[in-house]
This record gives sequence, C-alpha cells and structure tokens, in this order.
Amino acid sequence: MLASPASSSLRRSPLLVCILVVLCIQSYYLFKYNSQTTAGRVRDDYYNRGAYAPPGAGTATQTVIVTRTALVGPSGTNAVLQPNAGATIRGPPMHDIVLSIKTGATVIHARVPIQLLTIVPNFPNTLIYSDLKSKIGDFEVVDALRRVSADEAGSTLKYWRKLQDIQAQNDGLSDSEGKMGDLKEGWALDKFKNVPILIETYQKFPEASYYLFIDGDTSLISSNWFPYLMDLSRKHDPIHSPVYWGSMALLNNVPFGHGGSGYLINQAALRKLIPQDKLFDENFLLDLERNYTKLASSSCCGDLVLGQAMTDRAGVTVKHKWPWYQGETWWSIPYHESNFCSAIGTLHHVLAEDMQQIWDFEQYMLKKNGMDKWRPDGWTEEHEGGFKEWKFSNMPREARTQDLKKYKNILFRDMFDYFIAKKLPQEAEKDDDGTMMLSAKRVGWDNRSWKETEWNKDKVKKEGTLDWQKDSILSEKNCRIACEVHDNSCIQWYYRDGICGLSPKFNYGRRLRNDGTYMEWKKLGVSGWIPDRVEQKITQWRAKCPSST
Ligand SMILES: *[C@@H]1O[C@H](CO)[C@@H](O)[C@H](O)[C@H]1NC(C)=O
Ligand SMILES: CC(=O)N[C@H]1CO[C@H](CO)[C@@H](O)[C@@H]1O
Repeated sequence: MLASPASSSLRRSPLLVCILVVLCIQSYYLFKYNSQTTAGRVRDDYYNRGAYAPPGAGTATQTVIVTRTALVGPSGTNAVLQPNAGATIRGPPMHDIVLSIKTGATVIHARVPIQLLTIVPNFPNTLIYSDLKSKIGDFEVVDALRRVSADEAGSTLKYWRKLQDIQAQNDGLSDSEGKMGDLKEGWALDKFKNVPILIETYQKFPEASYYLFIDGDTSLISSNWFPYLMDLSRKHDPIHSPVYWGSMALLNNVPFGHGGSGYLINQAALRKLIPQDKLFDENFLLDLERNYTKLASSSCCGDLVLGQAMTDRAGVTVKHKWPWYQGETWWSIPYHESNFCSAIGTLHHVLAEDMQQIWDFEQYMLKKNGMDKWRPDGWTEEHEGGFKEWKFSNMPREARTQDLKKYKNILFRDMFDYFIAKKLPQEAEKDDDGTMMLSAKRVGWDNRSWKETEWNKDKVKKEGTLDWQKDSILSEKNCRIACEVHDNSCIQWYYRDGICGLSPKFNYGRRLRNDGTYMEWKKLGVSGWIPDRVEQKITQWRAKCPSST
C-alpha cells in the first residue's frame, strides 16, 4: 500500500493527530468570529466570491466559504495559503452595468485571464463572448456565432466550422507545439459578433441600467466608472433617455462607436432597438439578426454594423466621448492639451503585461488620491455586502445631489507621470557626426510621430510643399532638423527610410524589436524628442490640473 510521508507519520503519532484536530476547531471559530466582526473581512469575502463565481451567479444569498489550507511538511513546518485579496483596493461593485467582453478563440487565453484577475471583479455581471464555446476558470465563454444565420453570413463561416472541428478532435485549438497556425484567420469572423452579443447581453440582464461592450485587449480604469455613471445617470435617466457613447469612427458615412475603445449603451437606447415586449420574441430577434448578419457579410467591421443598427432601427446615433473612450494605451497615447487633464475611461491595444501595469497604476493612484475607501453618498452596509444592488436608475437622494467634483479621478496626466516621466530622455545628445543636437533619440524605436504629420515620397510631390519638407524624408538628420529648426510646434520626430514624422503632441512609443543589431534597429526607425520643448509643453498642459503633491 502506498502512503504519503505525512499520513504515515500521522499514523505513528496519535498525539500529532489530536493537536491537528484541536487546531482545526480553533481556527474554525477564529475565522467565524473574524468574519462577523470586521466589515473589512466581509468585503474581502464578497470580492473573492465575485471573482470566482460564474457571471450572474453573484446573488446576495450565496454562502461564502473561505478555505485555508494548512500544509504540514515533512519537517513539520506549516505553510498557510490564502488569497491576498485584502491588499487589493476595489471601488464599490457595479452590479447595474453589464460588462460584455468580446474576444476570439485564438486569442482568448492570451488576453482574457488577466482581465478576470484585475478589472472584472469590479463588474460582478460580466459576460464573455468568443467564437467557440469554452470556459475560462469558472466563467462560461459563450459562442457568439452559434445563432448567426449561415445563409446570410456566407463563406466566412468556414473558419468557424474549422474551429468547431478542431475543438471537437483536440479539446483545444493548439497543435502539439502549442501553435495555432492559420486558425488566426478566424479574426474574419469578428464582424458577425457585435449584434448577436448585444441581443444576448440584453436578454441576460434586461433590468440593468448600462451595458458596456469591450474587447479582450481593452482595459478600464475601473474605479473612475462609478462616479462617471452617477454623473451620467443624473443627466440622462438610463431607463428613458437613450445613451450610446463611445469613441466615434466614421466609415461610408456611418457613425459608430469604435469597438476596441469600448461603447456604452443604456437601457433606454437598447429598448429602442429591441422593444421590451420583443425581448424574447424569437421571430423578431431572428429577423433582426438576419438583417445585420447580411449587412456584416458585406461590411468590414462589427462595430460599424452595430452603429448602423442603432442609427437605423433605434434612431440613436453614437456620441463622440473621446478621450474617456479611446483606442490607445499608456505608451501609444498622444498626450496633449486636449487630454492631459481628462479622466481615463478605457484603454485599448493593451498587451497582457501592460494590463497588469495599468492595474498596478490604478491601485497606486487610488491610494495617492485618497480615494481608496470612497463610496457614494447613500451607500449602505447592505450595498457593501452585496445584499442590495445599487441602481443607477434609482439612486438614493443623497447620491443625486452629491458633489462629484470632490471625487479625484485618475487622469491622463497621472498616467504620464506614473509610466513615462522618469523614462523620458532628459538631455539633448550629440549626433553620430559629433554635432550637438537639440534632440535626444532612440534607435529601433517608434514614437508614432508619423501619426500627426507624416512626410513621405507621395506627400512631398504635392504642390506647395516647402523645400525643408521635401528634404525631411531624405535622411534622419534632415528629419531631425525639420523638427528642431523649421517647425516651432514640433516636439518630437520619427525617421525611417523615406518617412519623416513630426509631432506637436507627446508620444512615448515602444521599442520595435528587442533582438538585432544597431544597424538593423536603425533601419526600423529612429525616434527623437526635444527635451526642452517637451518639458515646456508638459508644464503648460499640467498647469490646468496641478497635482496636489
Ligand atoms: C429586416 O429588414 C426588413 C427588410 O428591410 C424589414 O422589413 C424588417 O423590418 C427588418 N427587421 C428588423 C427586426 O430589423
Ligand atoms: C509598430 C508601428 O506602429 N510602426 C509604424 C512606424 O511608422 C511607420 C511609418 O508611418 C508605420 O507605417 C508603422 O506602422
């Protein structure tokens, strides 16, 4: 018979067994006592449950069990495992907004787990949609395409069938080397998902005030959202005054909320698309889905199709609410007067490792701003314990008159200070030929100056192009001089063979490649900043929202 070292030593020593039993009973009472007396403990448990319960299951009556596993090692040392949730700061939970995450089967494992570990517990009603049914931890992942009409979707659905087949054989998509190969073509399926996701999200939570739709590479400054929704609900009653807000994009004259930046729709707007009495009318819903699947098959993107549905059928056109909703992350955002003092709602193109950094940043800022214990006026112990849900559509009177200006939002300025200020090249350098520059530069680096003004071979052919603009694309030095000498508003530049980017906004950017030689990096691109001008601009922008410290 096999026996583990621990159990055989237990059998040898009845005294050890007795001690263990006594310890167990004692810790049971200790735990029971603790959980009844400290509000902080109740809160931690609440969030532990939120994090691990399947979406929608976070009801108030559920029993919470926290297990503490005592490991008795061979040497008799005790190691106690317990979740470190007490250290995490979370704002008031937001049951009244449904967070709906759209992702794809080939990327879900790279992206969604870190969302679940960071922002999602602040949104107890979270749904995850993909193009394949699966699970992530205890979260059910819904296949958003299962109800898409195949005859309307056309040949693109062959990728979907391929995913289904491979899943059925493998119980997963990776091959024996962990790769997914051409399955990545599955992104073409993405455009069919938005409208079905909208319908199903509404069906699952018809009573919610808000529905926020994001992608797997979208992050949120989650704590900014509670005061934001309070303010919004005072101005637009979520049940009667339609809201469809996002970062507006325009394609073929159709305005729509860009999907990766996230778009917010309230119940009033959804009701206009799907009248309440039609919410479970399968014929109506099938008709709606078919109409927009057909449109999707000849369109580029699902967020656009949704924008069209909202405009045509619901009569609600997206409102542009940039920079709260925006499509970049800390290093790719162009910092400027226009956003420096604004609060951050969403971030997009967030790499998994950046998502962790952004979460750490939020935690840091909550403490720094003294907002770590913030709760709205009218918040009670029942809300805290999850026994009562906070309805933005029916807030307590105190909350409706609370001075929200006192809430310290997390701003773009803060993100700049936290991530970039210390990494910034501070000193002008010498160029390769020994002459002194005004700029500091990085090789193999893309600071995205080209996003603002890009001079290239085609553009310099246009009439009226000045000589220095024509010259700027000929060499790195010319491009640098274009910024330093010819363009007063320019604070940074980017040069790559035949391309010169000049920008009056600050963009940090990112290394283009980690391996390779200096010459290879140079080919990829060189970025320069003019430290004096950068500092001057940042000081100007900062003056509008001086930090308290
Ligand atoms: C679908 O399109 C048809 C034809 O344009 C239209 O008559 C019908 O009302 C639409 N149905 C829905 C639910 O949008
Ligand atoms: C990684 C990246 O965004 N690279 C960009 C660098 O700049 C060139 C010039 O415009 C762009 O084409 C690249 O996409």
